[in-house]
Amino acid sequence: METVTMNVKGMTCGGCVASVTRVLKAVPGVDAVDVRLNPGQATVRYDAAKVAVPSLKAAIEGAGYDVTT
Ligand SMILES: [Cu+2]
Repeated sequence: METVTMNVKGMTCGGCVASVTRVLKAVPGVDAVDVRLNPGQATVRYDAAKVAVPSLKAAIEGAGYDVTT
């Protein structure tokens, strides 16, 4: 398993945290997700054989947030 922490911009409340958590957990190969509001960060543990960071970023962006690593 690999772990990455991404900076997520645009989350303003617990609902945003729940949304980002949900879309990340829906990505095949994602094992564990920890999303924090302050600072806006998402830490994801994932199987590098099944998924890569660009797909994780795309999932967050698809939910309407900006991501930098
Ligand atoms: Cu919100």
